[in-house]
Formats: sequence, structure tokens, C-alpha cells
Amino acid sequence: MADKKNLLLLFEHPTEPVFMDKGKKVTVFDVPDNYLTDRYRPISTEVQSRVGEKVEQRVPVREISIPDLRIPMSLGREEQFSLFIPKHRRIAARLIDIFVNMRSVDDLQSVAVYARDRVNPVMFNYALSVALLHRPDTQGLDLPSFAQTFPDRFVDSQVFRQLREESFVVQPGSRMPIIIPRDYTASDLEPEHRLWYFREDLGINLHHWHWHLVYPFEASDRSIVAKDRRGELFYYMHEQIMARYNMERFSNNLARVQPFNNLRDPIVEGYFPKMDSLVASRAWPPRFDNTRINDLNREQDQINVEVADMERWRDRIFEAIHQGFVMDERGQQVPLDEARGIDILGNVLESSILSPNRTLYGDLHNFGHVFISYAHDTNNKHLESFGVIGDSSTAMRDPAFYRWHAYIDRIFQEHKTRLPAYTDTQLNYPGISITGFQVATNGGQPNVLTTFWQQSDMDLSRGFDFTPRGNVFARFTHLTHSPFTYTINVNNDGGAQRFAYVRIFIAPKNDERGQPMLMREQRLMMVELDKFVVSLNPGPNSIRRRSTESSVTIPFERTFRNLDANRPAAGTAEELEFNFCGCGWPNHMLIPKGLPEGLRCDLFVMVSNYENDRIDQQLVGRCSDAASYCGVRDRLYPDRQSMGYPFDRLPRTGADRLVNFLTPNMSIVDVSIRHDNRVVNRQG
Ligand code: CUO
Repeated sequence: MADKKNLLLLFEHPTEPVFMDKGKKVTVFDVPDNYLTDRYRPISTEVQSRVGEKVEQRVPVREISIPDLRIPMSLGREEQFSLFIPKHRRIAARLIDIFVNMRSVDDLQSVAVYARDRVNPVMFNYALSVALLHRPDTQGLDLPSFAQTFPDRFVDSQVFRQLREESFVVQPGSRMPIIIPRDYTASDLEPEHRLWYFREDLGINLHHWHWHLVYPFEASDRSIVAKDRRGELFYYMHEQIMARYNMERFSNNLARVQPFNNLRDPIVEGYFPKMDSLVASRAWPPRFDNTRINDLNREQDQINVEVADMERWRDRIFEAIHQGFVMDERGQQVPLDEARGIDILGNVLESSILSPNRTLYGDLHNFGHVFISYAHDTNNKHLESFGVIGDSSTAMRDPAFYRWHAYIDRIFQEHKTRLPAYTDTQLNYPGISITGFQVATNGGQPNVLTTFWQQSDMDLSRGFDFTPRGNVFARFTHLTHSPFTYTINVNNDGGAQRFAYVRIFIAPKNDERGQPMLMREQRLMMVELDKFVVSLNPGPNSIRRRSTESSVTIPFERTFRNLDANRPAAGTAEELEFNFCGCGWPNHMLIPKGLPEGLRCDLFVMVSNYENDRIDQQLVGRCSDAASYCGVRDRLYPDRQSMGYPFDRLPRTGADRLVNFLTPNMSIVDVSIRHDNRVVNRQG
């Protein structure tokens, strides 16, 4: 029987023929002659024996009758693949179907080996990843980091020549890491460039790719899409990206992002990605300053959509929000109520196949990505592919991503602001009060957090095709912070043990003019830092919690899936946890950069009544440590409250400032985030 682990080898060296050696332990697939492509079939014996000299492991591949691959093969090997393009996602959905429906791991291996050299390599990676995440018999596999398989989507194209040279000339043990320059996509003349370290962060882009991998918006098997509260999570995860980005802007003396609310306006912010796609062998197209989006007519992609279509979809969605219901395909009203409204709206707006009516409400968010990504070549006159905002692994690099998502979030907020405010009773936890709250780094001043730069190395060898084997490292610079610990003192007057959810958020105190923010503004910048369950004994309790335990982040090692280092021991519960969990905000970006003189923030904590929040389910062995942004696989979202609670709605009357919003089970403290402009090497 096939070992499911070998399936992971199919991700390596994505454009090399499948029979070439793979893996740290040199492995080859014994590919049936009939499975080879025409180019290699006549010379298969010779090529396979040449590769075979240093082989340590051979994987037999059984010849089976292969399902019809004509649809998956209809996307060219060298085309750019994007999930935002309906034609591409239909093609990918077909391949996912094939992979998911193979009867056994053996058969899956056969069809995957056959398909690998025939379908688009990025689509192959995507479809096989989705299948491995969703098939019951392929659980517990470590998908290699997407950045290691397709490094060309994450780093400056100039480093690749150096990486090739290093791996060609120097023996594996003596190779030096190649430095990825920091700050390479623009000059100081472009104010938006101050945010390079956020937009171009590897971990942030990997998180976004992984999130969309875990929550695909289309598949023929509806159960792959229909996850608990997935529409709401689409809203919340992206709302949090916007809150974080705006706070990051304040750390760079920039105002909040302007939503792209008039589709006829030029997009002021240009972006030149300076990346080449290795699969397409083409540069990712740039977008010049002040480019406008225009009607799209790209026959090859089967896209014929007008800006006016987008405007119609938008108007209908606003109408639905204002009427309080959407109309489904049978003409029935589906209420946008307190409980389910945001989830439905998320599916409508994204849109996913769960949208109650795609004819009426269209495909607004996805097509925003498509329109902006093709603004440089709307009718394919220049035969150019889409820009970086057209793919979920690269979209967050582009300043226009945030303008678009600011607008999407504005539409969600139109709904949220119409819901009744939380009352005192809904917020309070009778008998429970917070008596003290502070945060500190190890040995540091209380209520001061510090950020600095760090250099880390990542092995990119799996992503290189046609080069000598062995590790080859790229060294990149990223923001990070000194780890910190919260201390929360809670008094329980109830006389019995009680349970609570501790919710921690941070937001800037002042707006871009230095004026204290009103609650209705500040709530939109509230960044969730952590959420966890505690038990409270009668009397005083002191709770300590470390920043590394955050419910929104995953550790550095898991973000980069450095599979060879810091891996939990095989067969342990920790290893099981490690597996699924590529989704999660990177811990090194937990807090914004801050300012040299300190960015003044409100740190907020709420201890809510767990009886109102709890979801009874078994989470042992589940990857749940970034649950706030990623949910928990095959489980319900582990909090009954609306995502973003208690800041997802307008505050009650009288609570115009955060300080007036507080009930006894909440507290705030002034915190300053200081940036220290030094670079530290992670390896010490
Ligand atoms: Cu994640 Cu627009 O949804 O990129």
C-alpha cells in the first residue's frame, strides 16, 4: 500500500518531470511508461537509470485507468493560475474532485503522478493541497510551505540568479545564505513604501494563502466550502487585516487607508512587484500610479464583465442590507439578522458558492481583485497576465489590496451598524470584576512593548528546478517584537468557581491628527491579540498569559514550516497539532511596529461569561491555536459570540469613548509600542 507521506514529494521541484529525484532522502517514483509525457517516454529507461544512481528509496506507482483529465489540462502549464478567475476555479474544482474521489491513497498517488506533468503546476499544488486537507485518509500530513515550493511568489527575482549560482558552484555543506534585500520595491518618494515590511512579509502572505486554502469559496463537493460560519470568518479575518494595517500606518505617520469606494476613480497607488513567475517565465506585471479599472473583455479567461456590473452588484447588496434581507434564487427572503446575517453577507459579498443568489448579488469582492489585477491590460491586447492582487499568495503585497478590502469592510460595517448595540447586561459578568491589568516584556518597563528587525533564513531548495540538490538558504529581514506577558487580576465575588473567556484587544489611542478617538472609530481599529478560557476561583485570581500563546498566531517555525528543525517528536499530540496548522497570523507580526518615541495605544481586556460563549466540542488533537482567525478544522468556531465581540457593533448610547464603554469585567491600560531600529540575527 502506498505511504501517504510520499504524496508530499510531489510538491517538490514543481516544474521538473515527476520521475526526477526528490526529498532529503533521495527518492524516485517508479513511473509506469504510459504515464510519462511524450517527450520522455522514448528515452525513459535512459533518463530514469541516470537519475537512479544515487537513489535511496523507490516508490512504486501502480498503473490504473486514469479519469478524464481534459478539463484540468485545459489550463496551460505556463499560464498564471488564479482562484479569483471563475474559469480557473472551475478547472481547479474538477481536479480537486478527481483527487478527493480516488478510492485509496494508492489510486490518488497514481492519478497525481500522472497529472503532475500535464496540468498547471500551481493549480496542481492547490488542488492536491485541498484534497490532502480534506480526505479522511490523508490527515496528519505536513504540507510543505508554499513559499518553499514557489519562492518566486515571495521574494525579489534578483536573488534567484545568486541562489542558482550558489547551489551550482558550492557544495551543500559550505553554502552561504543569499541575502534578500529589504526595502527593494520602491524608494522613499512613495510614502506607501513605508509599509513594505508588512505588505511584503513572507509570513503574512503565507497566512493569507493558507487561509484561502482552508476556506475555498468554490468546490464541487459543497462540504469542502460549507464550513461553520465561513462567511463571517471571511469578514472577520479580513476586517482584522484592515485594523492591523491601519495601525501599522499610524506607526509610519500615515493616515488610515481610503476605501476604493468609487470604482471610476483612478487608483493613485502604483505597485511594481519586481518578481518573476518561474512557472509562467514572465514578470508579474506592475500597475502604474493613477491607473483606472475598466470593463474587462478577456476571451482567453472567459471574462466579459463591466464596471457597471460591479456597481449593480454593489447597489443590490446595499439594498439588501438596508432592507434587512437578501433574496434567494427562489425569490424567498433570507433575513440578515443578528445571529446569521453577517455569515450570509460574507458568502454574498465574497462571493462563495454558498451565496444565496449569485445572479442577483454577483461576485463583488472576487471581481474587485480581478478588475484591479487586469487594470494594465483589460482586453488582453498586450497578452499580459494579472498583477499580484490577482492571487491570494501575492495579493497582500499590493497597496490596492487594502483600498479594496477597506471598501469591502465598509459594506460589512453598513450591516453591523444597523444591529442593536450590546446592552450593559449583555456585556457584564455579574460578580466578576477586574482589579488590575498590565503587560510587560521580560525585565522591561511595564506597559511598554518593543519591536525591532530580525534576520531569518529559509531553505528554498524544494522550489528550485533543474539545480543540484541540497539546502540553499535565503536570508530575509522581518519585523518582530520582544515577547511579553499579560497579568490580569480578577475578583470573583460569586462564591463558586466560574469560567470565563478572556478577550484582549489593542488599538491606537489617537487618530491621525493626534486627537483622541471616538469609540465608533476606534472599534474599527481594535486588533484582537488573544482569547482564552480561564477558571476563576472564589476571591482574587491572578492570570498570567504569554504573547506566544496568542489565539490569532502560529509560531515562527510553523509559518515557515521549517520541517527539519524544531519539529515535535513523531507520534506525539504536539506533532498532530503541528500538521494542519499552516493557517495563522505569523507571531512575529503580532503587534505593529510602533514609533521610535512610542505609539500610544489602549490595551483592552474583557472577562466574559463563558456560559454565554461556550461551544461544547472536543478540541484535543485539533489545531486550534490560531482559532480566532482560522477556526478549527472540522469543528464549530469555538466562540458563540459574534466574531470581533464586543467591538463588532456600535457602542450603546453614552459610551462614546472606550472608557465609558467599560463594565466592571473590562479594563484598559495605556501602552506604548516603541520601535528600536536595530537588526538582530535569529541564528544568534
Ligand atoms: Cu483574502 Cu480579497 O480575500 O483576498
